[in-house]
Amino acid sequence: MSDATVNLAPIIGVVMGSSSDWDVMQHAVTMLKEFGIPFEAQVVSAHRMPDEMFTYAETARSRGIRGIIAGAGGAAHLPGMIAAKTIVPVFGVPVPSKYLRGEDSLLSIVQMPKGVPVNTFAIGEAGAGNAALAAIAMLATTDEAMAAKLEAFRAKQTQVARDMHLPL
Ligand code: RP5
Repeated sequence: MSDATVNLAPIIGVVMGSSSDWDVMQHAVTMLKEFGIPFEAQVVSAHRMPDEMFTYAETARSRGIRGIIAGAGGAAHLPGMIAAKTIVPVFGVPVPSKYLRGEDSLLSIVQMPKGVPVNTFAIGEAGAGNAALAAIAMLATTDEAMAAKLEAFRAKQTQVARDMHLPL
């Protein structure tokens, strides 16, 4: 966590099914740090720690968590099961898997039944970064300073694209 936010109560939770998901999920954390969002990050495995997963989801809202970024691979039930136990918005990140390259993760996360939504992102690094940006955009709807930071981020990104040159 950045120095400015290290002592603040977390408002975004980042959870993942295994420490092996970190290579991907760190891109969500990096984005939250860039925007100065107080966050918490931990392993919460749906299949190996189901009781802790339920407790995490059940207590998230009362602890002040306003969005949960959940990444998992393979039979990626973590985002959906967390969404089943809390009304805090869940942002699901499909982590690439060994044999099916994350297509299994994507389908496991995106195919939720009507009534229990998981905002689902691209497989891998882009999905992790965008999940954080979506959570930031949600916070920006009620936080003008955050909205200004997000506008600046977009403007910088646009300028980088405008400055691109092809090796013709
Ligand atoms: C999932 O199984 C995790 O989210 C991870 O993507 C995958 C493999 O976990 P490990 O065997 O590497 O711990 O639950």
